[in-house]
Amino acid sequence: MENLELLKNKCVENGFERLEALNNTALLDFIAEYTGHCEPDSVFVCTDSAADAAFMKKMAVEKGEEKSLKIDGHTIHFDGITDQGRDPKNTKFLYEKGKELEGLSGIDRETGLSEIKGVLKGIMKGRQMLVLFFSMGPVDSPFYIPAVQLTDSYYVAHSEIILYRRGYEGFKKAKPEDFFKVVHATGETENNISKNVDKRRVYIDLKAETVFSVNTQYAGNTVGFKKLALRLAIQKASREGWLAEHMFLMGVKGPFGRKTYFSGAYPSMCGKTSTAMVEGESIVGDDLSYLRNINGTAKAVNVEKGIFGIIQDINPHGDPLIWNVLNTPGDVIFGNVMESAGIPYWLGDGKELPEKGVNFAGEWFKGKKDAEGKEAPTAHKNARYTIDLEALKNCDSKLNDGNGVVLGGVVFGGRDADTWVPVRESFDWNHGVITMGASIESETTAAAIGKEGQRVFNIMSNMEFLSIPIPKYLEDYLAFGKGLKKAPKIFACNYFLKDMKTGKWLNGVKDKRVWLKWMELRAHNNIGAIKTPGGFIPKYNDLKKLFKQVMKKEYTLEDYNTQFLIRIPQNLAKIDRIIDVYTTKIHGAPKVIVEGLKEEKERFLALKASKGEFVTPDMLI
Ligand code: SPV
Ligand code: MN
Repeated sequence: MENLELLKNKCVENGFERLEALNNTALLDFIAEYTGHCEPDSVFVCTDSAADAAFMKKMAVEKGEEKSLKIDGHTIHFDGITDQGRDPKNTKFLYEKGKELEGLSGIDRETGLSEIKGVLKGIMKGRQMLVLFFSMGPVDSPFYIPAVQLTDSYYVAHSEIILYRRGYEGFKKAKPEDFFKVVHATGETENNISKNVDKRRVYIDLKAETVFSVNTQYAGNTVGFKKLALRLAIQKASREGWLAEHMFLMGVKGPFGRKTYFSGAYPSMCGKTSTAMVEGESIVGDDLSYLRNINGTAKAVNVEKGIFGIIQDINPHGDPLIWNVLNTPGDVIFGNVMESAGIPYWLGDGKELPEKGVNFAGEWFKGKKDAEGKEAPTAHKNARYTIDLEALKNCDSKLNDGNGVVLGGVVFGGRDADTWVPVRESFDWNHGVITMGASIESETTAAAIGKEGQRVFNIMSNMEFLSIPIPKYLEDYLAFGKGLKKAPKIFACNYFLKDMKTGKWLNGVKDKRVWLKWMELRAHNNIGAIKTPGGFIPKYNDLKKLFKQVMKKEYTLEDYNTQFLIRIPQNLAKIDRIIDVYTTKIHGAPKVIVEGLKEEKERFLALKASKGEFVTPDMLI
C-alpha cells in the first residue's frame, strides 16, 4: 500500500493513470515494489505512442547515454571496457532447493534474492525509472507472451523500442496475470559508464519469471528480452509443449515463386545474422524464434522485430543491404564502434581510418598501443548495431504474422575447423536432433566475456540459455518432432571448415547462399543426395548448377572434393567426445541419444573399414 502511494507520487505526467488503465493488480504490485526498493526520483510509464518512443531517444542523447552522429537519427553508445559482452560468470539462476540444473551456473534463490535486493536498494536515486511494455512474438497470436521492463537507462529503453513489439495495448487487452519481468539498473556511473563492474549481476528468478540485471550496460546483459527472457521462455515452453530457441528465421526462394522458411541455431558470432539476411532471400529474424506445433504443423515466429547485430566486417560488398541501412537516415544505434567527426568506424568496414577518434576505451589515435603493447583496435570485436528489421529491403512480409510461418527446415551451425562438411541433411528428425543439434560444439567467441577459441559443447546453440535440465530439453525436442504430421527437415551447416594441409578456410563467405538453395530443394525432395554415415550430402552436379545460378561462379570438382571430404577420424573423435558428454557430464538424457550416436559411430567405422579414413563423395556413389 505504501509503495503504491509512492509510485503514484513518483509517476510523471499521467503515468499512474496509464498504469491504472491496464487494470492489473499483479503488474501494479510489481512496479510499486521496485519503485519502493530502487527509489528512483520519478517514474515514466511508456505507452506504445510514437511520442513516448521519441522521448526515450531524446533523453538518451540529452543524458549522454547516446551521442548523435552525422547521419540523421543515428546515435552511438559506449559500454565500459570490461562490459563488452554477456557475462556468463555473473549470470546465475536462482535455484529453489532441489531444483538445481546440472552444469548451469546458479545460486540458492533466497541467498541470491537477498544479495540482488541489497545491490538494488536505492540504486535509482537521482534517476528516472522507465516502465516499458513489450510483446514477445506478435500480439494477437498463439505465440504472444506479455513482458514488462523496468530500467533506469534510456539507452536500454530506446534499444528495446527498436527491437521488440510494443506491448502496452496488448496488456490492456489481455490483462495477463503472468508476464515476464525484467528489472535493470545501471548503477553508479562515471562518464555515463557503469562503474561498479565488480558488482555486476544478472540473476534469473525462474520461479517469479523475473530477471535482475545490475551494474552493467551491454545490451546482452540489459535488454531483458534477449537472452534473459529467453531463459524464462525456455522454461515456459517446456511446460507448455513448444520450443524457445536461439534461432534465426528466414525465407528461402525456391523454383516457380516458392518460398520455404528455415530456422537456424548457430552459436553467437558464427554467421547466424549474416545467413538470415543474405542477399536474394528474406529475413524474418536473426536471433530468437519460438516454434509451435499448430494443428500438426511446425510454425515459428521471430520473438523480436529488430536486430542487435555484430558490425565487424560489414562492408558494402559483403553486406550491401545492411550497409545501406547503416548509411541511411533512420533509427540506428551503433554500440562500441569508434566515432570520429560524427562518423562511425568498425573493424573490417573498409573505410579509410581517421587520425584519431573516440572508442569504448577512450581516445584512439593512429599508432596507439593497448595495455599489452599491441596495436589498439579502433572498435571492439563485439561492436554492434541496433536496427528495426523493417529498415531492411529484404525484410520478409510475414514478420508480424501472428500465425507464424510454416517451417520447412531447421539448420544447426557451429564453428568447427576440422570435422563437419559445409552442409548436410539428417536422415530424419531424431537423427538431426541427436547428431546435429545435440552434438554442436563450437569455438568460443567475443560475444561472451572469457577466453576465445575454446571448443565447447553447445547444445542447439542454446546451452548458455537453458533453464531446464538438458535431458528434459532433449525429450521436448524429440517429442516436438513426433507430434508433427510432417516434421521439418534438419540440416547442419559449417562455414568454418579449414583445409587439413594448408589451414585455409574452405568456404567463401557467400557460399552459404548456395547451401541455402540446396536445403530449399531438399526440403521438397526436388533433388537427390549422397548418403554418408552422417547424413545426406549434396551431389556435385547440383552444387555446380546452383553456384552458377546463384553466384555466377564455376564450382570445381576439386573444391567439392575438399569441402565434402568425409574425414572419418575427426568424425569418430567428435562422436566420442559427445558420447562422453552424455555419459559422464549429463545424466539421464533419453536413451536414444547415446544409442543414436553409437549407431552413427558404427556407420563411420564400417565406412572406414571398406574405404579408408578419408572418403571423397564419389567413392560413395
Ligand atoms: C548473442 O551474443 O548471441 C547475441 C547478442 O545475439 S546478445 O545475446 O544480446 O549478447
Ligand atoms: Mn544470439
